[in-house]
Amino acid sequence: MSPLADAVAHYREHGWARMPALAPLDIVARLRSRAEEIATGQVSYPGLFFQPDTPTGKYEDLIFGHGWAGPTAAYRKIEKLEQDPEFWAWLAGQQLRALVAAVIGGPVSLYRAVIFSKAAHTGSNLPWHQDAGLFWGLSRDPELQIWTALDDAPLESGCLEVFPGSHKLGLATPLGGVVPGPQVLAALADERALAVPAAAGDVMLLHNHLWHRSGPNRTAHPRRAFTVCYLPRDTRCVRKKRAPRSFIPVFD
Ligand SMILES: O=C(O)CCC(=O)C(=O)O
Repeated sequence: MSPLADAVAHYREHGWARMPALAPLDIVARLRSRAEEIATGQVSYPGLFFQPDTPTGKYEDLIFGHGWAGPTAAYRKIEKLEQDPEFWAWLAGQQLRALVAAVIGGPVSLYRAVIFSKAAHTGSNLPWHQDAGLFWGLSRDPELQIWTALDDAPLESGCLEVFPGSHKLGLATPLGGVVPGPQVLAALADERALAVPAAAGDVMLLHNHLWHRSGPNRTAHPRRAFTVCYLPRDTRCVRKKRAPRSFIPVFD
């Protein structure tokens, strides 16, 4: 089988797959610079969403809805990056098109384009979670996220950790998101955790129902990844509290 077919088969069976060095290093370097320019406010777009990290490293201490907190490397999450031409070129480019076509087919839209960042010697603990459920406000759960390492992400810098096969268990709660402690214990998730260290340029496929988590960054280097969630074009936003979102077409 080709590396792409291997990766897709692994993703279907285990809920995740790695495609080593799929992102060319010159592109990764440009995305890294752009990530810095955005975090320091040198480059800005309307509606960018910033979530500052917590100095305590505890997920429970995160302040949601805080937003832009000035120029700093210590943003845990930056969303709406599809507005940036460098990030758009990668998420809508040939390499990811082939992966998305093999998993979803087409046509395909974008749910989110996000940086997850752990600054040097910081970065909060992200608990076991799933990226789907009522909280996402969609007519059906998405199934594909593509995570691109912008920096090397060894275990010590808080690489991704997955619970292989957990995507087959469905949602832990109807709401989705963080998996409650009793379910983590019952599923022996901590014992079954698999760390998936990455080198800059590696690409991971993640099923949205896969339980995944990441720890703090204990190194002197930043650990950033760009993650994109794709949707079949006929997926609708069903949220009621605000006007429904429409999703930007990526691949036809
Ligand atoms: O990079 C991380 O630490 C978390 C990534 C994640 O949760 C995601 O891509 O959905």
